[in-house]
Amino acid sequence: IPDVVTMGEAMALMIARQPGLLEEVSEFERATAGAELNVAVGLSRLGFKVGYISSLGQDSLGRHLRSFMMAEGLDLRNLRTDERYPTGFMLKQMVADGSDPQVEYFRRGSAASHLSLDDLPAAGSEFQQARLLHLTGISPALSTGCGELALALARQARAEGRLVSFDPNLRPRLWPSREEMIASINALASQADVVMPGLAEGQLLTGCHNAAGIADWYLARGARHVVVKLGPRGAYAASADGGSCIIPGLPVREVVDTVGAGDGFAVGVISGLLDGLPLSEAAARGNAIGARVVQFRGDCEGLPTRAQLASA
Ligand code: KDG
Repeated sequence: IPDVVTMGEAMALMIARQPGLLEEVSEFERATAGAELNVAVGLSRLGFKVGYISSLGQDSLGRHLRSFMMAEGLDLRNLRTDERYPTGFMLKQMVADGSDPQVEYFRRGSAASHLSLDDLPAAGSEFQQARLLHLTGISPALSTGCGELALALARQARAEGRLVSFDPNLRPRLWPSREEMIASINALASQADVVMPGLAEGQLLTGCHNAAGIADWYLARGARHVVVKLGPRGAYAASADGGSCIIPGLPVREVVDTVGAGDGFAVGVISGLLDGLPLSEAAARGNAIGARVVQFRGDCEGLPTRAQLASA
């Protein structure tokens, strides 16, 4: 039985080897992307058994992703190959100053965007018994089917008393409108026990200005824990039992690439909670992993093993 199950779109990632506009770069390095995949890989490196639900195209990008996932030790029983659609991919810029890089998606109509309720693991199967289900707001942005699958997984886990963690991961360009994005993401967030928005995301989703207001908004909608990410300033954590605290961020020598930091943070919080740590310590681990991830170019290169985490 996996400890954690997650679902989402895995993409091939081409990272520019030179700074500048993507249209002017001639060399790219191959890597992998996908917010939930990054979280799956991070948890697996920390020793958890992780099941990943997704669909890949029958192409070289899909085959590369599948062998990467196998090498990372993920449970791929619910990873399909669908010969009808391609594997999604994205390009990422190299930046020299630590700012967020430009990314470009080639994912519309991808195999993963065709996930649907048909991909729900069979009732009573091992994937239905994992301790924790992790979801993000990217799934409902991909298609109605993906959103329905995410919501059904969340409802099922919730009904059976298994933990659900959720990272809103706002991707406005994948949504037809802001209103739809806010409504769909909050519907999913309302099924979660642990909600982990960034400050700007939380402000947009709840209309509250500060981290405490955002946390209270999700606690009032059924969350047990809310951790608001404050970037280099760390995180604000609050629980339904009334406790709250600020966990300061860690200094980073050089920010190489910010993408994937939020996924690293989620790995810290989720692994900490599964290890039985109090929320403040789980969030501190989230800060530590997020700070490590930004020092690497790839989205998941910086995700540590237990030994690397201990020496971080
Ligand atoms: O969180 C990191 C992700 O942004 C990246 O790996 C790609 O899933 C991705 C997305 O939709 O942006």
